[in-house]
Amino acid sequence: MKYLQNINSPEDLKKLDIEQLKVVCADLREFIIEQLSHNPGHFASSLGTVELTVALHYLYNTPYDRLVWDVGHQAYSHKILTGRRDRFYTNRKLNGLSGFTNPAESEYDTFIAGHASTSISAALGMAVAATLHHEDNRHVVAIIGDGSMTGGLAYEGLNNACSQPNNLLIILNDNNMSIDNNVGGLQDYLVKLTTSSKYNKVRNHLYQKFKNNNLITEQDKNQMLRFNNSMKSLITKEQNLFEGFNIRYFGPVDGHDLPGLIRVLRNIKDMTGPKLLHIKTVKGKGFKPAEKSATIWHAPGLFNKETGERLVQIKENQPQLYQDIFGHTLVEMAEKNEKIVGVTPAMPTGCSMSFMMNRFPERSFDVGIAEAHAVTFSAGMAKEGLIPFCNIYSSFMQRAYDQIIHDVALQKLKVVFCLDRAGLVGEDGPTHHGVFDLAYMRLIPNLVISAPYNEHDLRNLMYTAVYGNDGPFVIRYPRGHGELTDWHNEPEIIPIGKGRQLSKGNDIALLSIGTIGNNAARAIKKAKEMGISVAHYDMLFLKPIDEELLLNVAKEFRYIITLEHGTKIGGLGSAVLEFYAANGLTDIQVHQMGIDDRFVPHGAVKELLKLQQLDENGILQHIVSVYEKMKQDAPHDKSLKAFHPFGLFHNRTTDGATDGVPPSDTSGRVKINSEL
Ligand SMILES: Cc1ncc(C[n+]2csc(CCOP(=O)(O)OP(=O)(O)O)c2C)c(N)n1
Repeated sequence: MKYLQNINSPEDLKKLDIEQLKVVCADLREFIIEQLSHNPGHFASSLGTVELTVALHYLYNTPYDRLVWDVGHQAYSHKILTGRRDRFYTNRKLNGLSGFTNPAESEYDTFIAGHASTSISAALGMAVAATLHHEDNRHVVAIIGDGSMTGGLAYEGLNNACSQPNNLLIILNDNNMSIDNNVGGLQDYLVKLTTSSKYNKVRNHLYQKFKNNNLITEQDKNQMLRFNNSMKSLITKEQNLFEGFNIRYFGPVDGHDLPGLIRVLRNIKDMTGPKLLHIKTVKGKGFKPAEKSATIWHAPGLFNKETGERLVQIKENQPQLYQDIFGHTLVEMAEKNEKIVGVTPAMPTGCSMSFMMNRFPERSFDVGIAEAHAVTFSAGMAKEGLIPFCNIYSSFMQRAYDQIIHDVALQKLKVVFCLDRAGLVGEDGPTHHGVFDLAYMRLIPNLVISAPYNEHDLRNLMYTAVYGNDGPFVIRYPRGHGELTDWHNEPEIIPIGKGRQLSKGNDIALLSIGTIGNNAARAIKKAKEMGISVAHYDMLFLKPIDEELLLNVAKEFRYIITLEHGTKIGGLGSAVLEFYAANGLTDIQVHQMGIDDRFVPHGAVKELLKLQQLDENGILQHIVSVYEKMKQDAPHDKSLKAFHPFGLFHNRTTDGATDGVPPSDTSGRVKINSEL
């Protein structure tokens, strides 16, 4: 690295000349490749925006001028150039830098990002605010990829951009890729826009002529850019889409030609009114394997920076990923039922809908980053008798809330919503944690809401959604690997709204939903060794909730723990409390375990589960504290059958759950094995 170690803010960048800036670009690439090879993150997108980032910070007066990055996964150079180089090794780690832009982290990060297609609206708001505040010198720039440009919100922003006075600049970073191949009419349009050979021939010819005759001056360049657009419309016989929104269009220009990029940006910088600059870039630029396979290198994990080999750790007998169980099962079911179709909003690889796409390309649909559309599109197909499996990451489903209510639930349409990445997702952090779905889905009438305990359940639930139900059906499951090595059961219809008892116990009842119940099962085993007897129930369904099970539990237990991998507010715990309150069962203590009422930061899933006390040890601690509470309450409560008159620990023979493990601590407090 030649210059990068001396660049601590964009001010340092401004001292360099163009040739030196080119070296900074090379430095940035070297730094990003080196860092990400041992601390994984979003890779290819940031390599594609190196020149753009240097050009923007070189020309604009950041942070006074506002740069709004869409998604924020392509903003690593921005972070590195704005005083975060030395902390970049903490990227995406617990207490470290965020993998996206976040104003809480730096004044250069103007807006929170993580979900796609927000930049135009947010930047427009800032540009309009600048006008109203008479901050006439302030420039506002939105940087959005062609993938993010497929999201409906982007068009709402575009449509609004010319409605009020502002000088917004939108930079469309077109690398012809989303995570997977970009899709849809816009993608075709952008390709045509760039490759119309007739137009390019005429443009080059005219440009050379003007240049040879010294007819182009600096002042003329603005006019040339505008002239280009008119000429393009004329030759391609298509009106420019963005000009159709009354936004001035410039481009396409090579986004890796730093001097050219700086020149164009400088030319259009002070033009008034909303404008869009279309740049062409290569995802993964500067690292050959990533240039070749941008999907794999979107977020490749660890890799060898010399050979380009990805260091994928495969453990022996490791269960499959839940997303793959979904993918395989969907194909299996689609083989036997031609009504089944698959829908994904831009995440075919991420959710393994790609399996269905390979097998039944005509019955599977990647609709772009368009969650709301994905839901209503599925509803339309369901209305005509197809059975759509609409797979959307839990946190992205938040985008489609009204569509679930208005278009699906109200009409009781048979759409199967598979919510991948439900629960804490790890390093992507608060924008991506799928912790709200149980709560936001539960209040919608007509929905069946379920969460598998393991892979067999996932398959059974998918099967039941098709053959055992006639309306919308939600199945949520987490990121990562399952529990079983033999996942391939023969799927069967399971009774809707029925839970089951996983293990017996006397002291406390623990009701869990979803795969987090496996942590509970392990904690319950440990508790048993300590002499605490916990009965474990897996609810499987949040809605309809198993009322019979809840009544039976209430007959046997006064101390109940609810456990869910989602917000405490509104989910299973709330449902149980509401049910008992509604039935006058108010002497029951319900202790809720789940996500607290706050945004959980980023970090490894393991660390975050620990932070939220949802790992095995945290659950055990909770069991112990409820048990101690029970013990304190006991002297006043004659009805508490679980207590032996001579002490805490006693032989229980009714269910074989415990066999009298005496406490080693004479204080009466139960000790937790710290090795857990
Ligand atoms: C609402 C929403 N849906 C899905 C995603 C997942 N996602 C993250 S980046 C990305 C692709 C973005 O493509 P593009 O904007 O072209 O940027 P590139 O990675 O190609 O640079 C997707 C689908 C998201 N972040 N937000």
